[in-house]
Amino acid sequence: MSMFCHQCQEAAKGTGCTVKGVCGKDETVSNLQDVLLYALKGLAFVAQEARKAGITDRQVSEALIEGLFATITNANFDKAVFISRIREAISIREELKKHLALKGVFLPVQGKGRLHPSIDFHASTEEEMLSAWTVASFLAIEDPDVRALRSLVIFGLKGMAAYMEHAINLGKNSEDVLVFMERALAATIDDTLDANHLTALVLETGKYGVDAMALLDAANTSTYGNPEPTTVQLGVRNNPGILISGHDLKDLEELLEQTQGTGVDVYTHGEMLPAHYYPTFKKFPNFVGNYGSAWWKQVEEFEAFNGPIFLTTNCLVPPKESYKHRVFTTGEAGYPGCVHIADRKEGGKKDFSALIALAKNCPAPTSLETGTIVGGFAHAAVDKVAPVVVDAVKNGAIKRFFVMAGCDGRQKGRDYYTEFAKALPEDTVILTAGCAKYRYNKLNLGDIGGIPRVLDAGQCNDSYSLALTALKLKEAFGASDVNDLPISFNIAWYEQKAVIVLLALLYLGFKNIHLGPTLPAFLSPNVAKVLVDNFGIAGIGTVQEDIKLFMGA
Ligand code: SF4
Ligand code: SF3
Repeated sequence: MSMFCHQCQEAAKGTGCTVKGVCGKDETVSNLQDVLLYALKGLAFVAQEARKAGITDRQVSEALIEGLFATITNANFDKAVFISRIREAISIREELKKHLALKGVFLPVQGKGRLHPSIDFHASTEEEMLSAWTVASFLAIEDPDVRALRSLVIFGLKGMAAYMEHAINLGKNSEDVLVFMERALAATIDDTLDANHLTALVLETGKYGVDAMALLDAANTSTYGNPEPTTVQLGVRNNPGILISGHDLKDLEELLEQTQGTGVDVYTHGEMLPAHYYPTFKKFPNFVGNYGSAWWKQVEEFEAFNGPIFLTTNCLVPPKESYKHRVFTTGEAGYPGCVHIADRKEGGKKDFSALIALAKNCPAPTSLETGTIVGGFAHAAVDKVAPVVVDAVKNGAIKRFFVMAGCDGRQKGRDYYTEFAKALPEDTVILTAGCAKYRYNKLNLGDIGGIPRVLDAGQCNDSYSLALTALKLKEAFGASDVNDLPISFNIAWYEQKAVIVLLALLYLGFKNIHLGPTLPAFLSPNVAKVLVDNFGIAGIGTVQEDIKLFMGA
């Protein structure tokens, strides 16, 4: 085996990618990502010890958040980034040790009481880093349940890191969440923690996942206003355009500012679609509409776009040579050979002049489709229509809500979600968020008394909004348990942000969540059983069987 990665839904053979990632990640990048995690665990452990001695360093949380985020599926394929992040983690860790030594604290790395080797791991060249892979790999954890539980925590932390980075970009932060991330990552190298401890840590990860998503929600809505019901154009204009994808709204804001008056239009792709729902972005006359669909269709859609494409985060599919020169990345996204837009300096902005200059020399986008889609049903918008919705449920016009949030992916089995949405009875409403929506958001499923049958709250992180909506309904119906409401969860997952969303929902008390199209490869049979027995987690079956089950028929 030359690599091992089991973090996403498309893990080869449902167990893990061992030669090359289905996502396109090669052995070197995959192994360097494992070694970076190893270095970050060591750093987190030492940072914990330093914290006990009253020493804190802002660089620690930056390194943890950025490093974890960069290892998310489809975020970064550039080995140089991981090499430099490993060096940085080691260097911050060694500085902390020096500060500790000045206070008379020496961590036992050898002999009796020896701590985990990741706190004393050194490597400066790529070869040295790769030679640490066997100890850094998830395969080095022998007990399958401990490996599964540590995986759940680590993948949850990756999703949390992504949401924290977006919030921090908008000036919102939470010391509590940062301290938890450090503690949880350090706990994944503590061999004294058994399956019971780790199960508790998994649930605690969900708690902080809720906090991180609430923080990001506050950051987004206080900066850009509350999302509102919006009709988004799917067609194109005749001007050259820039296509922006990923999840970072601050990047979009600065791109829109800098493209004003240049004659260059801006379109969204994938997870950037919900940006159209925010009042602030509606004010930009060149913010035209959404182009294409979910991330996995990008190879054809980016080709047809004709102009520059800007990836602010995952999901990036390795670009074809024919359009690679038009792909730009920023933040934690990266691909070797694609131009990376540098981070903003303190108080400054990112510089998009290279994208704008290239756009001006490109033809306008080729039309893929025409028409519109409607979205923008985040919690504040749903609050406004809550009385109508409650009445519709009481008078039987709405029988059941289906939360179908999460991710899309390229696996054939995901047709299930389109067929499921089509087959749902007409007195049901789909609550969605994340790129999972592209499986059914163009189906024209109609409305119930003016309430669209697909209510899109936004990006995957806006699944938080869906949880708030469910809790609001609980209040409106005076229910004592959210699981007594006519709401079913049929969630699709792909990458690690969906892991933190799932853990957050479990923490909030939602049960009987169906997760598909397949259960995570990183769950051991015992850990899967705990999720089934305690939370009613289930997979998916056939569309007809599942609808019968959900409708209680
Ligand atoms: Fe395989 Fe998914 Fe890991 Fe990529 S991220 S290597 S597809 S498990
Ligand atoms: Fe999609 Fe990658 Fe997860 Fe944000 S863009 S939901 S898969």
